[in-house]
Amino acid sequence: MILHEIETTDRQELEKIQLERLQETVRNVYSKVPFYKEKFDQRGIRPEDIHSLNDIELLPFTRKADLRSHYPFGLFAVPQNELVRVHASSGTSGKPTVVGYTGKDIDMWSEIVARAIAAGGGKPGDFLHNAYGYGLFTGGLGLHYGSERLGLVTVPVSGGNAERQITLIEDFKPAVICGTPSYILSIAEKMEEQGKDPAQTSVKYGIFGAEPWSEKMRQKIEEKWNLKACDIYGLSEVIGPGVAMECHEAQAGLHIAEDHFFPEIINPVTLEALPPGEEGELVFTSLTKEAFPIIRYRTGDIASLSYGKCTCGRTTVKMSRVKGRVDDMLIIRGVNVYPSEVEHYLLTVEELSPHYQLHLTRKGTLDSIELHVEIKEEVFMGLEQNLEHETIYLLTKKIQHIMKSSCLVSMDVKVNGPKSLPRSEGKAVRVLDKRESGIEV
Ligand code: DLL
Repeated sequence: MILHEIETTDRQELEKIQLERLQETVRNVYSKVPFYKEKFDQRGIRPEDIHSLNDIELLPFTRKADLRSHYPFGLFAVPQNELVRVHASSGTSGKPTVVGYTGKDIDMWSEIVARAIAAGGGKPGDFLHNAYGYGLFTGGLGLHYGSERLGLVTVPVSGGNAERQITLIEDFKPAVICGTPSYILSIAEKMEEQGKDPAQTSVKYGIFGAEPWSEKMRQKIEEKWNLKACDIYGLSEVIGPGVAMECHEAQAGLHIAEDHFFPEIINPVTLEALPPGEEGELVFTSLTKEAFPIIRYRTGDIASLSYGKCTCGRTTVKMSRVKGRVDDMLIIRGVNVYPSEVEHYLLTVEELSPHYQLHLTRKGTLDSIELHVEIKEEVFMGLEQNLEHETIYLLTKKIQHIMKSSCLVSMDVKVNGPKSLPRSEGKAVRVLDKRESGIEV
C-alpha cells in the first residue's frame, strides 16, 4: 500500500521540493546552531550559496564526534520549551549521543514510519507485535508511533522475555512483527524448544532492521516463520527507524523517504561523492527537521543508491541493504571482510544454526579471525553429542574452505554445541575484538 503521493512523484517535482527544503534547513542551522555557523564561516559558505541540490557538496560533513563534543544539547536548533522528546544511543565508548524532537518532528517521523509499515505489508486494523526495545533507543517508540498512525493495533511488547512474546503472538494473532532479525530468530528458537512451529503463527509480514543482516538470513527467517521479511533502516542522529524501508513487493533495496532526508554516497577515505550504483559511505542531510536538523551526516554505513521506478510503483531512490559499518570492516592480513558477508556464506551450511560470532585476535604481529559457529541440535544428537566426533572435524574443514574461497580469508573455525553462543534481545554482537585488550584465545 502506497500512503503518500510523494512516493510516486516524478523526480523533477521531488527535486524541486528537496531544494526548497534544503535551502530552508541551511538558513535555519546557520542562524540557530553556532556549530554550523562556525563551520560554514570557516569554509566561506553562506546559506545563499545553495542554488542547486549539487551545491550540497559545498557544505561541511557532520560526524558522531561532533555530537559527542556538543553533548548533550549543543546542536539543537530550538529552545528547550519547544522539545517534546529526546532519544539517545549508547555507543560503545564515552558519552551517548543525544537527539531531540519537536511535536512536528514526531509527527513527521510517525508519518514516515507509517509509510514504511505500509510498504512492508501492514494494513490498518492488523495487529502489530513490536519487539523492538522501548526507551532511549528509537526502535520501540519509532515503530509504535508509525503503527498507530497507520491505524494498526499496536502491541508494545518491547524486547526480552521470549516466553511472553510467544504467548502474545499466539493469543493476539498479529499479522506484522517487528524486531531485530537476530531477536526474531531467538524467539523462533524458543518456540521450537516448546515444540511449536513458528510457521504456524498468524504472522505474515516482518519489519526487521537496526543491525546488518544478509540475504541468506532473510531466507532463513522467512522459511522459519513463513512470512515476508523486509528491511527497515534508520539511525537516531537522522530521526530513527523509517529513513528507508523495503517494499514487500520487490524486496530489493530500501526506498528512502527522500522528501525528508537527502542521501549521498561518498568515498569514506577521499570524501568524494560517488555515482549511483557505487558502494560507499551513506551520508544524510535532514530536509524538514526542527529540533535537531543535521547536515551531511556521515553514517558510517556502507551501501549504494539506485534511481528508477520500482515494480511497486514507488519512484523514490533505493539504498542497497547495508553491508556493514565502515568501522566494522575487518581488515585481516590485507583482505577486507564484513561480518554480513561471512554470515551470508555461513548460512549455506546446513548443519549449523544461524548464530555466529567473530573473534579477532592478534598472534604475534598478525591479526587472525576465529569464527565461532553452532551446530544444530538434531545434527549434534546424531553424533552422540560428541564435539570430538570426526564429523565435527570434517565440518570444521568444510567451513574453513567455504570462508577461504568466498571471503578470501583463512579463519580458525570453532564448532560449538547447540545453543552455546549468546542470543540477542536487541542488536546482536557479531564481532569481539580481543586485540586491544591482549586477551588470547
Ligand atoms: O537502530 C534505528 C532503527 C531502529 C532502525 C529499528 C531500524 C529498526 P541507532 O541505534 O541509532 O538507530 O543505530 C543506527 O544501526 O547507523 C546502522 O549501522 C545500523 N542499522 C540500522 N538499521 C539497519 C539495517 C537504529 N536495516 C545504526 N541494516 C545505523 C543494517 C542497520 N544496519
